[in-house]
Amino acid sequence: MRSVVAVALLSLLFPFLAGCTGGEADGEADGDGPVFVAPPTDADGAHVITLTGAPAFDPSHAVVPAGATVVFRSQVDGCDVRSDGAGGPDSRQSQYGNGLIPRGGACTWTAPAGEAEFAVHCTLHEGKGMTGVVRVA
Ligand SMILES: [Cu+2]
Repeated sequence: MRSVVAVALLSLLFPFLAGCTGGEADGEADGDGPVFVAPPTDADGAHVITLTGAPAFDPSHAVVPAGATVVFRSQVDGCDVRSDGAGGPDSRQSQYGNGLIPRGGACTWTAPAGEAEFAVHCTLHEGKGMTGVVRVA
């Protein structure tokens, strides 16, 4: 009788323990990756990524809709935005031919029509950690 109770207890305990372990593994996987944030939009509906004095992209990991207008607005004297991959943000393709976005200035980029992801950096402040990712979803 006692062994029957033990078997019943084990069969109850094992599924619980297995589920708990699986949950922890999922949580760790989610916690490891960066959190992508939708940038705020301005009055024109453009998604605004701010170039801050940290120096940093804010948000550093941005997700925007396909075809969205994205504005890189600078809070510092000169940021030079580039990206890995063709068709990504490039501040040389703005009214600032040398790519340097002045304080208060902005560079506009149109996201592609399909899903994509671009690593972005500022050539002047990359060494200080000014890197980010723009995901088009
Ligand atoms: Cu910069």
